Amino acid sequence: MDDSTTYVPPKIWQWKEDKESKFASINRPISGPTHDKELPVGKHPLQLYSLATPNGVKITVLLEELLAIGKEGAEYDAWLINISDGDQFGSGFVEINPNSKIPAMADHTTTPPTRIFESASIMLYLAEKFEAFVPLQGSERAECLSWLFWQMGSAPYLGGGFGHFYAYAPEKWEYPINRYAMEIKRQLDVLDRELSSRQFLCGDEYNIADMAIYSWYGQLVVTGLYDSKEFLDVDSYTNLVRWATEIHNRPAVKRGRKVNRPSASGIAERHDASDLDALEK
Ligand SMILES: N[C@@H](CCC(=O)N[C@@H](CS)C(=O)NCC(=O)O)C(=O)O
Repeated sequence: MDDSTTYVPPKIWQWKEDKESKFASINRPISGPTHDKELPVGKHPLQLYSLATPNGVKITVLLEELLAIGKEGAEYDAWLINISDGDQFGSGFVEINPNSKIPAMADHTTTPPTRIFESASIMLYLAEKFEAFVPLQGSERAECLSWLFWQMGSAPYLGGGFGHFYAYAPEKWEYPINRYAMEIKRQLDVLDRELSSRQFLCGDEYNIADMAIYSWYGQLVVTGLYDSKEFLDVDSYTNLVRWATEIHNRPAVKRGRKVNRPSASGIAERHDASDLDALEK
């Protein structure tokens, strides 16, 4: 391996703005809004501000699953936050998520509206509010939350680590690709072993832990995030592929994947169930 570098870190790190970078409008070492922009508010109790990345899809999958079991209060408006255009730094968005990342949500059934950010926090809020897709007590709840938080702790290695260096960095450097591929394969093996003895991650019941982990690791093995299916040999994790495929084909999951996806296969915004029905025809 030869990733030799002459870079010597200075005593104090300085920000050198890289206007050439694909992420120039996103990457900044400071938080807070860059511009004034109110968030739109639609007619439903729940207002989602998001994009169909794996973190965004988790929430729309859960909302569609809640609607599919008849929870009418889960009707929602989904507004597009285009992170490549810097929408996450608009003043209204920063008010509901000071961390400037999608997804963020506001529940207008309370006065003032309740803001919720961090995808697992949004999932738990919704699952508890509608008493569905989360065990409400005991060891089943503990298991579900363990896996939900496993996802939150693990996926940054997949997206920010492996995905960044394998697909987005300006060059292919062996050291970080190797380090993160090793970790992701370890994570895939964790899931594969767990799923060898049960249908869903926490047992027989499908819940928010499955939805959260599916959005990252399920989509990785079914559709192949970062064009890395072959490199990571994802087909060898047969229990994981079986579980992921079952979730991938659920009608609500198919609907959820399409929301806040500004392309021919999706809809940029969702304000009514019929927006998705129209796409499915
Ligand atoms: N831990 C956060 C991560 C959210 C996140 O990283 N969102 C990305 C898109 S997947 C984002 O908004 N990036 C925009 C940015 O970094 O400026 C969550 O789970 O909600």
